[in-house]
Amino acid sequence: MKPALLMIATLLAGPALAETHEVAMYTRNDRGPMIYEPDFLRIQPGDSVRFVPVQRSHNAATIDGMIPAGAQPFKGNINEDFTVTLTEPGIYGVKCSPHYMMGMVMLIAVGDAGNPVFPDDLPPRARQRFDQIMAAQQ
Ligand SMILES: [Cu+2]
Repeated sequence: MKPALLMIATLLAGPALAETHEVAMYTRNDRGPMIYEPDFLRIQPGDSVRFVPVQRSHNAATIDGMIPAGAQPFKGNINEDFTVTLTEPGIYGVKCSPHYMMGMVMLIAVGDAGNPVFPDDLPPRARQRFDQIMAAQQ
């Protein structure tokens, strides 16, 4: 086997390399106001998510009660280009701290994630956005 082919075969046989998935944060885009794009990600444990402040005044933070058992909460600063690595399988609910009440939320499903559990005290517009996100996955 030629060395180049051998290298490809070795790569294919090895464990999947961790990926970084980008999420853009918008005040407004063609889908409306206060948008994460995409607003649903399905990733593998060990992958990273990079939140890119394409427009100003946004961040990404975990929602209380919406991370898997054993997972660490995270919170990026406003306007920060912020990357987090997620290792615990399950569903992570993410909010923009200043625009949570306006429904700026998204979901990240890591590995064998199961179904999301929505806390009773979600702001109505956040809950509405989650329902739209889930409906789009059907
Ligand atoms: Cu925001």
